Amino acid sequence: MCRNSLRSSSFRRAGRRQRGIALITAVLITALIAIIAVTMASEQQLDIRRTGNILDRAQAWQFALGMETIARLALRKDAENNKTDHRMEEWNKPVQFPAPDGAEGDMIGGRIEDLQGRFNLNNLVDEKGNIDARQLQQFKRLLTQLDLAPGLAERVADWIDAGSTPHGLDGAEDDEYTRLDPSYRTGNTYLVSPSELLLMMTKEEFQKLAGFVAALPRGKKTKINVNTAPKEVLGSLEYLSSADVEQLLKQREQLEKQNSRGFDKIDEVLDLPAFQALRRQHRDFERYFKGCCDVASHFFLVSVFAQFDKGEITMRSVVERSAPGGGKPLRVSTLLRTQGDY
Ligand SMILES: [Ca+2]
Ligand SMILES: [Ca+2]
Repeated sequence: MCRNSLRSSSFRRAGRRQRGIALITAVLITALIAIIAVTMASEQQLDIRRTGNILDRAQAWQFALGMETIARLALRKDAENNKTDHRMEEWNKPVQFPAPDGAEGDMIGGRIEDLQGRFNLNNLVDEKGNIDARQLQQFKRLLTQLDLAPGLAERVADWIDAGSTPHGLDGAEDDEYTRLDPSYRTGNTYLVSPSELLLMMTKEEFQKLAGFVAALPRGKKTKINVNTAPKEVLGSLEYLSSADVEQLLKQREQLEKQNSRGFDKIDEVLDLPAFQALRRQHRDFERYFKGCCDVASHFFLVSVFAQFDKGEITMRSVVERSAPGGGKPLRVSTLLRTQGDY
């Protein structure tokens, strides 16, 4: 009797222990399922967020491309209406408007700048790969006006020219760059973007210079548009004193304010008293000036900013507008498209 009672009490204890283990297992499984469910839900939230960001950026990118197309159309329309380019024209006015179907604050903006108002770095070297001495001197004058070392001109010309012998005292070729860490070689060809200058100069020097230079396509010696070029670029031209540049700028401002136009012909500049004096003083001045200056442009920089919710795009496109002629129609095409800083 006593033995039976002991046996049944030990069975009851074993039963309670098993129920306890089953309960703990059930609690653990429930906790595990809860953890998995929470993880899945948070990963799903991240996926939704990530997909949303991708969609917003894709939308902003499409807006930016749309804005670039609008800019190209504006340049086409301008060329159909007139043969000169100046700062009072429609294309020179920045635009900004709310993004279609966007939230408050979503917007698209853009502006067009004349790249022929800048010094074309690729003019430094001729089609045979040799440095153009006159262009090199002009670039040195531009650097001086910007309080930069004129010797930088030789570094840039060496980077572009076909040869591998440093030019002048300040030139630099592979020998200098391959000793750096990390090392690299010179391009020995035309620049695609002015940002390549960062391989030849400091960031501070580049930032001072960037707004005054362009790298326009190879084989196309470009002229400076006197209607859009800033004082520093005009001041880099041979023979011109600061007083000559001032007279040109004064007349340009007067034409813009009073007639809403720029110079219609390069002869209009050459007829200014200061320029008539230069023609008398230097026999080749007229030929030189007409050879490197113009009143129309073919290359433009289109800068676009688009924001759509979390998506933001800053895009810059180099656009070429080729004049109709020789059976070819007027063409406005994008040569280079970059994101971020120019
Ligand atoms: Ca025009
Ligand atoms: Ca070289």
